[in-house]
Amino acid sequence: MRCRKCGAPAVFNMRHHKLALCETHYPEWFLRQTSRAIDKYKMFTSDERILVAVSGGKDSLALWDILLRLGYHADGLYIDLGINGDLNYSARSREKAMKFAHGHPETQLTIVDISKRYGESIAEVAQRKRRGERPCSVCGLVKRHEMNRIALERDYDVLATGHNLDDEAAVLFGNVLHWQSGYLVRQGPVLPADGEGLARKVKPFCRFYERETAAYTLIEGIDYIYDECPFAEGATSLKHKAILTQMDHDAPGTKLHFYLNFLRAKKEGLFCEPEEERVALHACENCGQPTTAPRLCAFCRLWEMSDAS
Ligand code: Q46
Ligand code: ZN
Ligand code: ZN
Repeated sequence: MRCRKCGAPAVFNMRHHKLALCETHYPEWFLRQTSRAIDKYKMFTSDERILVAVSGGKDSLALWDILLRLGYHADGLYIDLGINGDLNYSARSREKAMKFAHGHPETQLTIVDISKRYGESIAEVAQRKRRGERPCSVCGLVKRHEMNRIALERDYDVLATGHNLDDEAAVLFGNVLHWQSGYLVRQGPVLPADGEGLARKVKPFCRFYERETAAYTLIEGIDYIYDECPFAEGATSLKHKAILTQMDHDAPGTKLHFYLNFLRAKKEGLFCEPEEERVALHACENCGQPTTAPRLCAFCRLWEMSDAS
């Protein structure tokens, strides 16, 4: 197979785009597509400060790399969840994030260590509060709170995450299966700041297949952690991903059209939140972040009964 641009041997073939590219033209295409997505969905401008949530995995490190290449002011945030065990997952993924930051002296990496700051790791707090349950809901809550906290404390305009098309299509699939209209309203490439104390959230990779970000990191030699978090095993979202991947294999582009047609439907007025149904938010008494709960936000309630301050 030959590169569509220059005729050199292709290193990557995208059946859904009917496009094969060589190792020079693939990264160029990837960079251009990211830039287009940023502009198309009006994610941020060149004078805004971006905080990239980095997990040490391929998507978030590729995103950080691309934003720097595109000339944006992008710094990283690594949240150490204290998930270690046999894989030593947090320690190893933290190393990958630090290694990337060392190779890019023009950027900064902020590290938040959850155990040190709040006195318990994600697994410990999940065990105390939601015994027997997977720690992922607690983990998601902690990550959202901490990302928002750092973005606001350090004056970042926007928070960028490395979610790719496989992630977004799987979330959409789950939301549609259960007709979770509230989640469908909020799903999209940009989640506006919508009020005091919340940072705008963007997903510049939402139109890239996971294998496309993997190919970019491979070609560019970005070192990342291959292993998934040990708690991901058996997650429903992974099962949804596998179903969609099978469908895409049989009919290339299925995932992309599923997601893009959802975005089009939203633009045409489906899944929009009526103004009068917006729930009023107020500041949490402890941390100040917006919440619908009467006194403390869900994050602060997590630590209420522990020794953490
Ligand atoms: S890190 Fe956290 Fe994920 Fe691990 S505990 Fe679950 S949510 S699986 S993205
Ligand atoms: Zn080429
Ligand atoms: Zn709070």
